Amino acid sequence: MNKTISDGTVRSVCPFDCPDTCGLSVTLEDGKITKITGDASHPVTRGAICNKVRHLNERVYHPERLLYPMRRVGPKGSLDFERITWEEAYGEITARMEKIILEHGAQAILPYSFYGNMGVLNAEGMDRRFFHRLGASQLDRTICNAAGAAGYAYTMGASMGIDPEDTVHTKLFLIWGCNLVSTNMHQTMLASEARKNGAVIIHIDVHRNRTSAWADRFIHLRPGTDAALALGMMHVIIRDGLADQSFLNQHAIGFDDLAAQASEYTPEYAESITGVPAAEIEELARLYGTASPSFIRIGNGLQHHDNGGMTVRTIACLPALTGQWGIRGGGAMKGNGWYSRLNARKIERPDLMPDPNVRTVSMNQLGDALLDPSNPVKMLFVYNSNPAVVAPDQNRVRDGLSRYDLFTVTHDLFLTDTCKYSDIVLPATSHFENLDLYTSYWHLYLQLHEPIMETMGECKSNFTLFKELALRLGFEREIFDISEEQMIREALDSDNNPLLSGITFEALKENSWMKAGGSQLPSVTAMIPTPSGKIELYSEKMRELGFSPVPVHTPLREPEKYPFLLMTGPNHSFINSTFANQERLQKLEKEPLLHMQLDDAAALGFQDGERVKVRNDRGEVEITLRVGRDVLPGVLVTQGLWWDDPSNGRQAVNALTPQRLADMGGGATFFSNRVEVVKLYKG
Ligand SMILES: Nc1nc2c(c(=O)[nH]1)N[C@H]1C(S)=C(S)[C@@H](COP(=O)(O)OP(=O)(O)OC[C@H]3O[C@@H](n4cnc5c(=O)[nH]c(N)nc54)[C@H](O)[C@@H]3O)O[C@H]1N2
Ligand SMILES: Nc1nc2c(c(=O)[nH]1)N[C@H]1C(S)=C(S)[C@@H](COP(=O)(O)OP(=O)(O)OC[C@H]3O[C@@H](n4cnc5c(=O)[nH]c(N)nc54)[C@H](O)[C@@H]3O)O[C@H]1N2
Ligand code: SF4
Ligand SMILES: [Mo]
Repeated sequence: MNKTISDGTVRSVCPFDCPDTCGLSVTLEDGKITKITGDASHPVTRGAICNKVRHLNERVYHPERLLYPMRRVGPKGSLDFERITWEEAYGEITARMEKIILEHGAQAILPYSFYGNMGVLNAEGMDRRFFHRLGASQLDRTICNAAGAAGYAYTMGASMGIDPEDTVHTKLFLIWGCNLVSTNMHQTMLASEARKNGAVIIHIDVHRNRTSAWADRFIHLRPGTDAALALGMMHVIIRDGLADQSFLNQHAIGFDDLAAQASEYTPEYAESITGVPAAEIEELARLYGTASPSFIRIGNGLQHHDNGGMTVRTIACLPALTGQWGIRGGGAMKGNGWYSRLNARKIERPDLMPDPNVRTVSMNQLGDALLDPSNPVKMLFVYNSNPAVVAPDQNRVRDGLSRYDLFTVTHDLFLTDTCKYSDIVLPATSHFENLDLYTSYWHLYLQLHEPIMETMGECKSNFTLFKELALRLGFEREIFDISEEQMIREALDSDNNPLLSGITFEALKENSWMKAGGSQLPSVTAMIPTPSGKIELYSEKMRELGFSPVPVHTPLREPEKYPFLLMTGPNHSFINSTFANQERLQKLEKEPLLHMQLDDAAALGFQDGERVKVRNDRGEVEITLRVGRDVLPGVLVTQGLWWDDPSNGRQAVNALTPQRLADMGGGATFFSNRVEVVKLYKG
């Protein structure tokens, strides 16, 4: 490592899958981290971080942190492991790989990863290069925002919205299907600042939650009906002459087609779909049609549905109607990854794939993939993810993971539920121990992270693990025997992204954070990468692919066999299933709760606080009821990706969720999930 690790206060970056990608200020005493705060000099973090990361040292030095490789000696799913050396671990893994490749071909090996650590090298760097060269099956990493990103791109061309720093100028915020207070706290800070200057904040959600309490107004709608609400708003905006024709003529195509479609969605018709009273839709539309600048923060929740792609595509049309793009603080944002896109081809090296047409497995259908005898997965290699908890249809996933002839390797910091099904468990460094490069999918700053502490135990970073595996398999030294610094330089050598010009390894070392586009980001309207170069209210590409070329509401596809729609989103104190094993945060969350509407509870004879069983054809979960007005009739919500807890019968909520894919991008449909709730009879 190229930095002397010393006591004092040093800069770091938060590595978690959270839009805020905070700059951290970390204090070390006697080589140990004693304090973590937000970096006061970081333009977006501004000294504030969440409670999860303020106590990250408890995670780093947690007594249960994995410190050496282990081999499973008990049955799959048990906790019986024995310590082994890295040499033994590498020996077993490479021997298995070679045997599988000989007998079944390399595509019988499947990597499974997501963004437990968002560092570019450790999340999508050496790992990708390694599996490409190996010829392993490709993983379609679609568990998070795939449907919405695809839908947004049909309208806007790419994951590009406005610079969130500009939202201090916004006058009207629509926080749409986003639990901002829990999942993007710095956007809350920026919006609160705007509110001091008169901005109004409206939360549109299926669950009255922390974000509703913070917002000025709450619009409560039925799950999966947002496109109808947006079309109802468009109806009123166009009918009342509030559309900005000059903006539309200049920067959009397809207004007439959209207007024809929106004319069908009278507020009364939209009410019949969404459950939002027609008068409220009228009022919201007029507010949106007259406020400027207005900003829509589109969340991830509303796209975890069968119709998630079309929903986001539809909402993304709204700012063009009122000519918001180009006005400082006006527009929308689903994700901003496009601005700081790196040279992925150079670091991931897809050109190394022996067969570019090797099969691709959807990470949302891991259960089916593991249980498919026709094209068996013989080795699963998990890192940066905890599929036994986070992947849909958990019982299928676990049945797959339990297969006697599946060899599973998991690299993690803790013995997660996935590790319990693994043959070999490898200890991962925390990000504090690594050199890496961080981009954000919300703000526009790139940050270099230099290691601030010594490596713990025998832990290895993902980068080192895959590099060493490659070298043991005899892969080309010139491609694999490189340093982290070299790969960061490759990532930044981005010929397709002029916004990164001037952002070099040296410059980042000097500045710690640098903004894509510098201080002069071109206007969104000057960069729209759609086929027409304009905002596409009508999309020819969609028509060719068999979608409606104009926005439309499509009902959810989950069969109506069971009475309730269940949303199982993330909670305030964990990041997905990360932190769910930490006492401080468990205590804050207490236990998972199932929110049910009063009349529904009365009809079923349930009391607040009662333990119930939630079930469908995929599985069942025991949980405590919270009865109230936070959800509409027929809707249930529970938050948090808790690990299993056999001591109280708790199983992770993904026992209930479907593997079905969303309308676009192969996205997950966690929330288009029907269940019934029944009494729990004890004894
Ligand atoms: N504290 C915390 N922060 C996190 C995470 C975490 O686990 N915990 N996870 C991170 C990750 S990976 C992600 S992707 C983001 C996710 O963060 P968000 O983008 O906020 O997404 P969710 O919390 O999944 O869902 C947002 C809201 O959508 C609502 N919702 C569900 N269905 C519908 C619908 O049909 N219509 C509407 N309008 N609303 C609906 C839910 O009730 C929820 O309040 O947060 C990131 N930040
Ligand atoms: N029911 C339901 N399911 C969901 C969601 C939902 O809203 N509802 N949300 C979905 C979404 S949006 C997402 S993004 C996914 C997230 O799913 P995952 O990406 O699996 O996220 P985590 O549960 O945080 O698991 C990350 C794991 O990576 C490990 N890790 C951290 N750093 C490193 C490292 O440097 N190296 C290695 N090898 N491991 C590391 C952590 O310890 C942790 O166990 O979950 C999805 N699942
Ligand atoms: S989890 Fe999010 S809010 Fe918390 S410190 Fe990390 S980036 Fe910031
Ligand atoms: Mo996510």
